[in-house]
Amino acid sequence: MKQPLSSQESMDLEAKYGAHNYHPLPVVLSRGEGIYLWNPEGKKFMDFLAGYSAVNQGHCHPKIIAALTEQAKQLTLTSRAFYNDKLGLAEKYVCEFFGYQKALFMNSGVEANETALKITRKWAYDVKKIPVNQAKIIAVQSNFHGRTLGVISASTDSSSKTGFGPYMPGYIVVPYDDLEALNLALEDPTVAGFWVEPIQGEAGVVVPSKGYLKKASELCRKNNVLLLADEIQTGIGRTGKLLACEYENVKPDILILGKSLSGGTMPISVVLTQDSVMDVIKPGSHGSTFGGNPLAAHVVIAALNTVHDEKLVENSHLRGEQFRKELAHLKKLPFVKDIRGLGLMNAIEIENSPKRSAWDICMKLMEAGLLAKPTHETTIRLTPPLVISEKQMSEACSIISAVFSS
Ligand code: IF1
Repeated sequence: MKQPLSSQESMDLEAKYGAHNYHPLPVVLSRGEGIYLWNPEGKKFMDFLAGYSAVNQGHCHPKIIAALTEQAKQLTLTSRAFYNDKLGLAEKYVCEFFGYQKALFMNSGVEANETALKITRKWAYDVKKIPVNQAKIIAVQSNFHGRTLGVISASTDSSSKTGFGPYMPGYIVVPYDDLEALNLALEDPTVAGFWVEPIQGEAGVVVPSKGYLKKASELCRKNNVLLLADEIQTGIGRTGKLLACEYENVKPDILILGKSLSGGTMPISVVLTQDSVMDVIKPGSHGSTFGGNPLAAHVVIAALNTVHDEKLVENSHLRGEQFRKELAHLKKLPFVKDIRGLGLMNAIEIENSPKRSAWDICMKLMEAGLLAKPTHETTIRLTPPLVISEKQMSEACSIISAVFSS
């Protein structure tokens, strides 16, 4: 049996043979269980990134792995050229779980966003009767919805966008959390959709003002514009509610999910909406080789079942309260600007200073056995799996306090 790779060997191979499209923290992981990760040398870490909220159920959750392995031995892919005996069950399950009438399964989160954009444009022409190829979609500044050309065309973040032009037309970009700007943009009769994250993840866990999303959804309804909510990161319990939209009692016309739909085992995403919207998609007008495969279909039921059975939404709320309470004292530190978030979607923002960056702090946290990732130079995102216990959260808060206070 070949000796497993050391951390250094793994990093060297990636440096030599892999695209350098990331700048990872210098840590190599070889095993995961619950909130814990281990490197090849056996060092144990608490995972406070959780795959950018793709591992809400914890690493290698036994129930999800059982579903994955049992289906993997039976049938993994038929393509949609034929039916399979798992997709219909999964479509029914997710529609009932989230309260929608129709589901369209894709793979990555960005594909689900692209799918939602295509549905919105098709709805514009077939239902709202906007002149063909004139439909516009409103996006917000500092959005993050993925990295395809169609999606980055709406981005205002140069690192995601610069150098990849020409871009797809048809977007109006307005400031986030600004109802006046949104109202003005909605006056354009060719607007078909308003596309937004209920809380902006990559922008640094930006929570909009109370009432923003509710008012925005009312303005959309008034103008016969679809509300598209990208809950790929905020959904499935991350913010202490099943969906972040619930904080405002908002039911988006189109709900976009990904990441923890599979508990971090494989790429699964889905677009949920009502019949009247989804019916604009006719046979052969959209699809993907792996979209709705029986393996993903079987896994998604186990992954969402786990969220329900283990009351992960409630735990996310309780552990989030505990996190913000136990770390509130850090706000007294001169270089800590803010500690914010909802449920287990939190971030610590520090002053911009050459003396210490968010990266430096994440390196210190790593040495102390806790993995987190900075977003931009001054914000540290802290998003552990939702299975974290009260005791583990206390332990994590002591590590974070010790690093920030040292
Ligand atoms: C990266 C963070 C970035 C997302 C929302 C769609 C997608 C994402 C709200 C696309 C993906 C990931 C992608 C990964 C880092 C991470 C991320 F916000 F989560 F931290 F980039 F902004 N909507 N977010 O957060 O889903 O196609 O990746 O499955 O690209 O660096 P995907």
